[in-house]
Amino acid sequence: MPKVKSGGGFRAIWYTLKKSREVGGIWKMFQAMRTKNACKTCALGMGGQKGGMVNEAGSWPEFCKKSLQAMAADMQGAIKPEFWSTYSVPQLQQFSPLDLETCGRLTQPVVLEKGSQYYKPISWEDAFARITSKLKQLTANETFWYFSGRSSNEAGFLLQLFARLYGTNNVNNCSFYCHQASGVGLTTSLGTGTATVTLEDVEKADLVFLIGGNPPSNHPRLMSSLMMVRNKGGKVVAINPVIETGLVNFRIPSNMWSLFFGTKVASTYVQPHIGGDLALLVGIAKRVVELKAHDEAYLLDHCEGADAWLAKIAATPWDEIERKSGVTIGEIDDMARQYAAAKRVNFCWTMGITHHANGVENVQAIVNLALLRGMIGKEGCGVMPIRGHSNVQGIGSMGVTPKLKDSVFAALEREFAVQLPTTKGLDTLGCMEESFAGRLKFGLCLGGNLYGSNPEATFAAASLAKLETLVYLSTTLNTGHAHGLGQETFILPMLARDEEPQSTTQESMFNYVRLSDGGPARHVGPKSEVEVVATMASQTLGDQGPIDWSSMQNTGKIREAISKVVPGFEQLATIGETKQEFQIPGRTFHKPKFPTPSGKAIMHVHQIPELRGGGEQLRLMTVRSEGQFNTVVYETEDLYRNQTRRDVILLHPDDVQRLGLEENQQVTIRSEVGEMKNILVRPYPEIRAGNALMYYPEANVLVPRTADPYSKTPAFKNVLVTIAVPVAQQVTTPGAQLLKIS
Ligand SMILES: Nc1nc2c(c(=O)[nH]1)N[C@H]1C(S)=C(S)[C@@H](COP(=O)(O)OP(=O)(O)OC[C@H]3O[C@@H](n4cnc5c(=O)[nH]c(N)nc54)[C@H](O)[C@@H]3O)O[C@H]1N2
Ligand SMILES: Nc1nc2c(c(=O)[nH]1)N[C@H]1C(S)=C(S)[C@@H](COP(=O)(O)OP(=O)(O)OC[C@H]3O[C@@H](n4cnc5c(=O)[nH]c(N)nc54)[C@H](O)[C@@H]3O)O[C@H]1N2
Ligand SMILES: [Mo]
Repeated sequence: MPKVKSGGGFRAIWYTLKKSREVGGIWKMFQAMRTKNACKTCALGMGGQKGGMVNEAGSWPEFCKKSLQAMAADMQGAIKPEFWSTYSVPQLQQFSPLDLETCGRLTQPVVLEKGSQYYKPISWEDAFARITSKLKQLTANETFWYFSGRSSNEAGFLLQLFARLYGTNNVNNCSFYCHQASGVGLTTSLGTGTATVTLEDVEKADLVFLIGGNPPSNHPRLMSSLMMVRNKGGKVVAINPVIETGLVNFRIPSNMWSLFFGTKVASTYVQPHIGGDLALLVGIAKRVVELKAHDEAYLLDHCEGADAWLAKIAATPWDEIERKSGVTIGEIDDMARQYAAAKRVNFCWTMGITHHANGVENVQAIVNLALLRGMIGKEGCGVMPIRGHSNVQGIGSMGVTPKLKDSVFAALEREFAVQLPTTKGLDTLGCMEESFAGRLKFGLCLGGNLYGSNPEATFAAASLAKLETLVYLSTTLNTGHAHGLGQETFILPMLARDEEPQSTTQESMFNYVRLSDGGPARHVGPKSEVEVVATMASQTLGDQGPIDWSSMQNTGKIREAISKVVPGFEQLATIGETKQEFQIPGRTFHKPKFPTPSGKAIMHVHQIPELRGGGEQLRLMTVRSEGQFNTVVYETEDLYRNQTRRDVILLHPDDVQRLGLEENQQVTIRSEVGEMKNILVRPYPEIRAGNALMYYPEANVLVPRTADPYSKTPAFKNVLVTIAVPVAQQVTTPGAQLLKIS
């Protein structure tokens, strides 16, 4: 297969036509994509009242494969009633993530009863009665409540309020496996947990650092903004152990010149080792100071802790920086000089930074580097975590975290005249561990795939199996419904965002709040998230208490409550009528005045971790392919990495040779917690030697539960693995220095 040399382009357009045909034609797809609903995939922010495929800067048409895939998935036919008596759970466990996703839309509530091998359709009334009677038997801290980032602000707010008034703070979301390290890193440094910039700021930059992310695959619409930076003579420095095709060259379908000739994205590409970023960031800072290009006045006036940090980086020897990052002083000098010469700099990052045992420190180190030259609190400058799910940030703003912000806590108690629980509450991994220990009895998941997103898949299944009752609110089937089973498991079918009977709101990663109109339901059967949550709350807690839960089926009423309780969301009260979308005040910084006690940014000092692995032990990253959205696989092909299947390990050709392996050889991959058999070796010159790449979620059997102590985010990108050849094969590779499989 010839190697694809650029991202995007005609293939993306061809794909659009293909997907449209599957769902009944281009016009039908176009109409679906143009409704006034926030885009369903990443958090870059698209759609809403400006109409589908319009970005925050008003640019149209902006589209990507992912949004089409998500739309096509929601436009699928329904799972037939006989499906449930045809396939047993052991059979469903043989289904791939792709098979499960393409079974169709969930339209009936189903239950898998204790001891049964088959899910069984039940009525909504029955499902509500059984779930709520269970809740009435339990004590609140025996339950947990997990939220994905696709749900609306209204559903998120309502469900967390229900859980707290029921009596628990075991409320958390997928962010703990995603950008939590960004939230914690930014809050501890700047007093605010989100991007300090708007989309326009990014487009005004003359230098963008893009660290540990693959936006051509995962945030394709950011590529137009990066193209804009490049077209104006700006630079993009990519820092990534893998040279990602689309970061080198991308054909932006909505731009004729770019479509035909391609846009060079990264002007500099640096490949550290996995986990080498902190050393690298310290190195760039050290060199900037050596070049006397730092902003002393800014550090003095607007930062705390600058002296200690400057002393620490000055005292860090260059050989330590080179060894721990895997990057030479020459390359570091080049980046430092580009930084020193730039006037408006943006720092962007994703999972290559957060999915580490020192994820929070990585983020703080990015902030330190930005502060060093006064690049936060000015137009065209700032720091930007490129968020995942379309409303993951909104779910966080709505209080879907174990600990509510003090102001929200106080406002909730005051507004509803209630007393909220003050227990600590469990984060996502904490819930899994407590469940494994037998201390939790009930779990409810608002969307997502808690099983599939977890590290140590075998542990995750064993942990969920201890729950007496597990309830999933889902749109389609995923691996969680087959492997992540409680003693009794319910699946309740949900309406997608553009099928809701009432309007809902979402928040983008640029802190912009959008209004989604909803639309006609595609199937009879699914209910809206707010209807289901309000009904459950009403049946569990009754309508006579401080909250009339039944009336909370009205999203306007929920928004009224949010506007009184969540600072910055005051305008939400009237958005349903005014249709006026808005930027949340106080989050974008065009002045260096920060919401910390002193008003100054706080610089943190770090110990640089040793590079892990070496010799036979490779550092493994578990990442997304072009053809998936998280645990949902839409197609097995990973276009830009030139792979047609997912059961592969990508290794640098030097490692393939050094370990005595051959292309397409079947091997076993082992980590401290699990192994995967029959994995094919794929030589991949674009990955830095010593490091390896496999696809999530399949590779989660290998990922240990090692997590960052501050954000509790697992180190999904830094798993030590060894490669073993089955004994029968070893004769054919006599020179191999490999482990034997017993
Ligand atoms: N198509 C598509 N889009 C998506 C998603 C999806 O699954 N599919 N998921 C959404 C979600 S929830 C999220 S969080 C985002 C995820 O977006 P990304 O973070 O871009 O996704 P990953 O595939 O996890 O890729 C991480 C990138 O980090 C690099 N990397 C790995 N380890 C390191 C390291 O130690 N240092 C550095 N510097 N780089 C490293 C990898 O080579 C890879 O390019 O995308 C969102 N958008
Ligand atoms: N090894 C490894 N593990 C990882 C990662 C990694 O890079 N490597 N990435 C981590 C990251 S960044 C994240 S965010 C998590 C993802 O964790 P999750 O958010 O929990 O998982 P998703 O796969 O996005 O969830 C997909 C499911 O959501 C449901 N769904 C879709 N739309 C809707 C809707 O509108 N309403 C409702 N109620 N349900 C809906 C569908 O049933 C679908 O199957 O995984 C994490 N796990
Ligand atoms: Mo994510």
